[in-house]
Amino acid sequence: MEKHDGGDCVNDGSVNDSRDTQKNRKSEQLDQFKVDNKGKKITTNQGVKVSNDEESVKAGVRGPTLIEGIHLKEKLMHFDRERIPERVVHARGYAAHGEFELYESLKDYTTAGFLQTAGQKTPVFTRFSNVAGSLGSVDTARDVRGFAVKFYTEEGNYDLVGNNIPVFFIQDSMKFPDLIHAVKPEPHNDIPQAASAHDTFWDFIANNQESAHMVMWQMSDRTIPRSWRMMEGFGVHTFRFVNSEGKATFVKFHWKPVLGVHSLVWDEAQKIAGKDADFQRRDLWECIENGYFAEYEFGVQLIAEEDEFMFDFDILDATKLWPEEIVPVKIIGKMTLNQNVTNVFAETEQAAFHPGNIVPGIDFTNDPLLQGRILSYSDTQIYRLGGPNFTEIPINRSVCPFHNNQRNGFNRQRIDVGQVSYHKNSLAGNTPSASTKEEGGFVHYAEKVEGRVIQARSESFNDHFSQARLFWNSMSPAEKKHITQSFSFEVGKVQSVSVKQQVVDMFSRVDNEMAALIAMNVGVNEPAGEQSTVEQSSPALSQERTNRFPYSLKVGIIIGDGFNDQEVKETIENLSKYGVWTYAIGEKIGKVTGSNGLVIHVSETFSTTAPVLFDSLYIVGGSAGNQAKFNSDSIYFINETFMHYKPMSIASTGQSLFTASEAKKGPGIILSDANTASSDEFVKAIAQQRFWDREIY
Ligand code: HDE
Repeated sequence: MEKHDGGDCVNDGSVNDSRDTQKNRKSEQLDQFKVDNKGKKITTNQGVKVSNDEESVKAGVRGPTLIEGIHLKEKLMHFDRERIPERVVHARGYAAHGEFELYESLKDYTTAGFLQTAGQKTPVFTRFSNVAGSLGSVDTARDVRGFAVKFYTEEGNYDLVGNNIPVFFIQDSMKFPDLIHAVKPEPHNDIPQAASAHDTFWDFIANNQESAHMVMWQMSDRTIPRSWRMMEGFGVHTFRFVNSEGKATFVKFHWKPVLGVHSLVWDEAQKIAGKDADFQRRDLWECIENGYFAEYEFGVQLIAEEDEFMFDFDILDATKLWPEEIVPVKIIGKMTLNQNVTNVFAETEQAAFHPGNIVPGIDFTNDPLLQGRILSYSDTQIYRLGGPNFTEIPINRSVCPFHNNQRNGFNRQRIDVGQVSYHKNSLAGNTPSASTKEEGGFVHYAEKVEGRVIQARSESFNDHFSQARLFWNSMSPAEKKHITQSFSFEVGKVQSVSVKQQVVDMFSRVDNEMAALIAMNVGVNEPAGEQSTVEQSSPALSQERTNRFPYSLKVGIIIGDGFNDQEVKETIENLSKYGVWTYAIGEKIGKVTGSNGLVIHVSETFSTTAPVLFDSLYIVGGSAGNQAKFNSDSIYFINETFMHYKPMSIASTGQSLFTASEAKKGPGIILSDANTASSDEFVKAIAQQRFWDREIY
């Protein structure tokens, strides 16, 4: 049994010394709860050994089942209660453990213990999610991705519950249930699942124009990430750092993926949904299992308290970002996700994130969206996890002990000792007692507030289109094209002509030309909005200039018998040198043999896999039992890969397949022969991922 008591929170900045102990503290804590049933005897939950787990207790072999069959009763009743309510939003998600390492001290800005000493490490648990779909929906739906990080600090849990988009749809938490009702499947027919392409969502958008900026992001490539390892994360709200002198600094948090920001294309995302609904969770799981850890640098944008009103947007408005060119992102550390969970239900499903979980040195601001979240998350967890004791569930426990006079409730696990459960008291020497600030007590930032009780929005929140246009101006031609296409898809699915017209009118305030194109595609009149006059752009918002690495990307090798041994061997070796994963795809699972006897294991067939599941193809070709089918399957793979702007290398024996396909020579197409086989050009093209200037029929 775990000992809940004993030990003190480290709170004096001396955490550096216990770095390694700290790093493993959460894993050690979780280990105490792990049970391995392998090799054990079945028992009831009371520990009684079971003699028969196949048949219920009956009066005669063909007779009625008896109530005294206690094992059957317990087994079924437990089974009947296996499900808990899924999250009302962000239901579909997946998580991993890891650690956060600080590069440089932030003690000038905050007293937060985990941000004091360079090199310091803190265990983390990070859950990625989709917002709209239910738990059983698909990974690659077009949707905002949740990016929730729980830091198990020595001063208690700190949760940064963010998204992969830096702004939000609405400005005030009052509107959140409305937004979610609008995006979820429509109530009368429960259609569509995990999709915003329907009337109620777009009706909400057109009638709540504060959403304009976020919708531009939502329609961009950001909402179809190639991998959770390749997307940014944002705290979204403005938070506050407070240092030892009590001085506050406004802060926004960023996660920057080491692998850069990369996306799928929409046609591909939809096809993946059918071929592998678990595409993104599989990606994370496989990479971590194989030692290809997911890494993100942690950055902060800082604004001095006295500069609060220096900007042409309100820093408390969650529909606004702070352009990085104006307020640079200071990189201060790195998170590495390096361990998969042991049990998804126990850890991922029961994890309770909460923006209200803050530690001394970090505080809230008056952002009205953030304020509502402080209420909603603990409330939802009490409902979802069956009562107020969810903080005792292993994944949610802090690594430092907790003591207070809160008692009882469903599923209480700790056994509080003694007769006293109130404060103040004399019977327990007035303990547990409060801590002063110097002792590490959390003291709320003493912000001066004044004002009348009012239900209204600040006028400084009124500009909904300037940053929406800033985003549009910052996009590359390819990104702009994708945005126009996704609007045309989404709004094209809307049945109400009036809603479609309202949407294009609204977005003509972002860009006339874009809206006119969408209007044409969805069959409504030329839009009638007045375009924002913003001319600036923020290059940091485009995905075009991102990091590019080949490692952990997947290449499908289409191969039959009779290939050129030397050429293929060299290419595969070169790919594996750069950490590219290769999968031989053939007519049947087994082996193929080269013209000089080299044997290659074929792990996939044209029916077990699909072109959309690979980042690139290596077309080797060759002979097969059913050559006609082999050729037509290969050509299908080539066409799809070409259409999704992905790179391909064609071996000497694969040229005829390429010629017979609809693919054309050009960017990202590497035609090799025996002499150029090991060329690094292919590896570079894989790292590039997409060739947007390719001409697609
Ligand atoms: Fe959430 N949100 N949210 N949200 N949210 C939840 O909490 C809510 C908002 C975010 O992996 C719920 O435990 C309100 C912004 C993530 O477990 C719920 C408002 C951002 C996750 C809830 C917001 C988020 C949630 C559902 C408006 C980005 C998944 C289950 C005031 C900064 C965390 C749960 C995980 C989950 C409420 C807006 C991100 C109902 C009321 C803005 C990543 O409490």
